[in-house]
Amino acid sequence: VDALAAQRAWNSDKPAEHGRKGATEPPEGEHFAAASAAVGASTTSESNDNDKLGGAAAPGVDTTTAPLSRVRNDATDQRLTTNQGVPVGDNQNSLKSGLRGPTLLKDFILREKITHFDHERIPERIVHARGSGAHGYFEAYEALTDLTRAAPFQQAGKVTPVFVRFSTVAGERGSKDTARDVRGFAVKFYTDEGNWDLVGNNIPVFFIQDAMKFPDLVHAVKAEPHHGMPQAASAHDTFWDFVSLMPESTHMLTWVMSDRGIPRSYRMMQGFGVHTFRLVNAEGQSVFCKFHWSPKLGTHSLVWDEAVKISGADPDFHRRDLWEAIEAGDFPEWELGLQIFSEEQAEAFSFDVLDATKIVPEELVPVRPVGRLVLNRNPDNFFAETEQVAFCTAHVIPGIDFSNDPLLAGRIHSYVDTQISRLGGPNFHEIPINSPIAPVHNNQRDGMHRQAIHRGRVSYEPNSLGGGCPFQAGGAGFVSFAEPPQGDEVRAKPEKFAEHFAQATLFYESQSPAEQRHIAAAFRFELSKLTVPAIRVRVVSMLRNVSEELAAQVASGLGMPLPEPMPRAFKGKLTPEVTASPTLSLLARPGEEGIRSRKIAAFVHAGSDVAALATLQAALTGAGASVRVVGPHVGTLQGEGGDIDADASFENEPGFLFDAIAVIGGDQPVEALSGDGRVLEHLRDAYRHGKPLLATGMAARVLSMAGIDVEDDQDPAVVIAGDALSEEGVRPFVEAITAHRNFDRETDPSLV
Ligand code: HDE
Repeated sequence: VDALAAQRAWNSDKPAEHGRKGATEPPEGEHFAAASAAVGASTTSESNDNDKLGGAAAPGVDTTTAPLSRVRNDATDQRLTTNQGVPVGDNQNSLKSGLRGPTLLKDFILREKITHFDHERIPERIVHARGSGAHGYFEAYEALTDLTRAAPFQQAGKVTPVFVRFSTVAGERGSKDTARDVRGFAVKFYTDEGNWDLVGNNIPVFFIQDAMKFPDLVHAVKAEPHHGMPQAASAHDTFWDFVSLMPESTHMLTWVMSDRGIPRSYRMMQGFGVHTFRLVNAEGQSVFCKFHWSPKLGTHSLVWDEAVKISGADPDFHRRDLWEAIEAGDFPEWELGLQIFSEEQAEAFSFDVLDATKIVPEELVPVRPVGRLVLNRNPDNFFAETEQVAFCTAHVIPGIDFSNDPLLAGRIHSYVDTQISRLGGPNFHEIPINSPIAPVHNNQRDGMHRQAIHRGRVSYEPNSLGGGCPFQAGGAGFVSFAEPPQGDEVRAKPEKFAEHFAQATLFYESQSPAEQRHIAAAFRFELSKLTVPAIRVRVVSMLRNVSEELAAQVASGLGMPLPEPMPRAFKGKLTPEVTASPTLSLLARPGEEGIRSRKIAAFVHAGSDVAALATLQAALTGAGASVRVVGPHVGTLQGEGGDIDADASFENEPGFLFDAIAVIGGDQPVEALSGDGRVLEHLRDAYRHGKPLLATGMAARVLSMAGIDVEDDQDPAVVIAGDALSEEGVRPFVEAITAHRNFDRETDPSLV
């Protein structure tokens, strides 16, 4: 209770910020009951936990009306003031000497306003500048006390508030969301033992093995320094020059060129901690651990032509998708899985677990589900929360520790360091979104933008004047795992780091045929953008060590002969334990939620059948999808059987922004639709992108006019419904949307 009181004094309404519902009672709900029973038998740290339980939203609990935090600012019914609280009478005119005279230097109101404005921007993140975040909670399925003393895993049902930020890597802060790129997946757990940041990506491996190469990698992939192009794209000479000289990047390249590089939604991608971490239990025993996030909505991606078009029509595609889903109450959810293995097991693997360019295949070490992450609240303010949130791999808590991965070592330094210039000083931990729920007491003092007012005369330890406080926590504090020394100081790498291709082969060969085609096409596209042919040759020579088939396809797509394979750095023999890993295909995770939260367009025109539209809307929204009625213009159209209210138009919401399109015909010929070039173009796009299509009544003709074979019985995702659309008639459409795309209709180049 003391700790709780201290925490309140420090930041009295942090729990409120995490959605606490006013009262001290936790909300109803099965897992809360279990957890609060545990809290009954409690220590001080668990009383913090109790506090957080109130802060985490149970399903159905509204967190948005939580009491306002001290730092939240609401101007409702308030008068305008300066930053000093001085009421401002006139916000239109500067102070002048005479109506037509000069503005006066003593106009402190004007000067304060302009000065503040002049300093509104802060430096963007050097990487991952473009991103979107949300609040939520993590709930443990079971106690993992045998493995770790980490606070979030101490009881079944324990709830820990989180803030999550997703991002692209290469583009600037205002760049498009649908670039081909890695996606960041950073989770800040506000635990009762301090903040733990799991700063991961949507791809489980990385380009390089040693932090020493990170600035080179980033300089190579970002816009080229002489002309500042291209924005948010890896398809340029410097990137491919660098990676083709760094064969350790091969495995990661196959992932980035796969459909994982263009996710359909942040809500539909996996996340990975990438490095091998350690879990440490209360006895100081440690196991190695890899972290996996798996989306409940399944893993789904865009196709390249679609991603390119979306980036023009809606550069905020992923940001909007996340925001709208949470606003609509469609809270995205991921399951956290752990791969646990011992040091002895790791030593026997054919790859080195300290090498971030390698995965531990799930067939070798299964993924154990241990909890779920739910995002249920949008930030109040993008800058204050999403922009100022500072993730740091160095932020670990008792029970979580590092491995000796040399890439991770550089990160432990980099993230804290970068915040000092990005957020303007060493006190960034006091910015509300970054400040822990756990109380903070130490003898660090002063610095730019200090918020805390430390009381008393003691800011050193040991002391007697402060009663020895704050005192060392001893074994109850963070204890680094006692790793035995490894040998001489050397600038070198372990032997197995030199094997660069086996897992790239595993990845490529574990993909479905459509995914393999997309990988080849992505290499072809990226390399076709290069101006220096020698770089293409180097990349294709690298690919010959991955797959002869892939190398041949890329070479033929670039109109070049197959070069000799790149000489291999590793000359020894390593026998991979796993030669096929179906879980590496996106198709392995179709999701459990059917068409929930998918976006479907109903194309209408004057004469469209009102009853068919209503049936379609009822069936799709009943299954949790959202339907936009898209017409030649927004507003009222005269349909068959009544008025139709179009809420989007062919020009403001082009068809490629949707997961599927239904064309609502009538019993009259549908010239208005088939004569509209935009409609035909959107239908062709949807068909080409593998998306489900449905046509009612005479609308089948519109599909035919777009060049789509409506007689093709082999394509379950082209649904031709009769005149009177029934709920039964919508079912095959729903099934096709559940399956996401029909890539069997794909040809390269596209015939439609
Ligand atoms: Fe990062 N990375 N990184 N990174 N990273 C940053 O930190 C860095 C790496 C990742 O939403 C920066 O606060 C180094 C791997 C994410 O705010 C910076 C190395 C993985 C985010 C930095 C890596 C990541 C960052 C820039 C190699 C996946 C965005 C701004 C040694 C496991 C977090 C910032 C957010 C951001 C350094 C490699 C993920 C410069 C030195 C591997 C998700 O500190």
